[in-house]
Amino acid sequence: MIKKGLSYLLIAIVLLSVTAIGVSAQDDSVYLESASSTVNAGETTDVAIWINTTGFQGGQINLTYDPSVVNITGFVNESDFPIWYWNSESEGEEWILFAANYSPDLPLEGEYRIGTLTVEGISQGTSELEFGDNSSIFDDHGSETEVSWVGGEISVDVVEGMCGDVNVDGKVTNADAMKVWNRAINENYPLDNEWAADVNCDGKVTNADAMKVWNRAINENYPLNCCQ
Ligand SMILES: [Ca+2]
Ligand SMILES: [Ca+2]
Repeated sequence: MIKKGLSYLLIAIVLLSVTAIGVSAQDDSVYLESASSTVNAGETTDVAIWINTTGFQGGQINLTYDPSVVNITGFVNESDFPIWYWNSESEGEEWILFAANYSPDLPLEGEYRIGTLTVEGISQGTSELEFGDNSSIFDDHGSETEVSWVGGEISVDVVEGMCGDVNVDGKVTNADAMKVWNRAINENYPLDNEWAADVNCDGKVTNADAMKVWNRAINENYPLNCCQ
């Protein structure tokens, strides 16, 4: 029973997790940094693109990914790079041009955030976020400068089940409320979906959860919170 419960919990922690994306600056590189390592499936997470090098004004970024797993739905540049262009027309790749305005401060040196991508989880799986061969960084004379390109990967899991639906029939009814009630008074009472029972997100299943599931059964707008 405990094993079964754990497996349901693992399924429930459903999430889009961003892994293996660097968070520390590396010299002479363009790299990715994720704002959060997990986000609910169907939702989005931010992935920032950073550059840390010397003698540059701008560049061209070609980022590739598996479009069946993730989609990139947005890009916002930073004010350091007011000249920019984002093209998302090709499936599974993004093109970004960015450049600093011409000024006596050029060429730039140091660590700058180029911009931030919005990454949406589409379906279960793992996608690389890779910089394509056409990615390049330019100095203020238009000559290409050498940098290393450090990508990452994103894993997407699919959430199964519904908060409050402890018998997994696809709806929240009085039957669920009764089962949550039984579970509240008997910790060994079996539930088909363990995580769906703690609907007030306090880490335990009590009569308070049963009452909330009951309220939801009679009012579809009554809010439940399974910590997701
Ligand atoms: Ca149900
Ligand atoms: Ca609870």
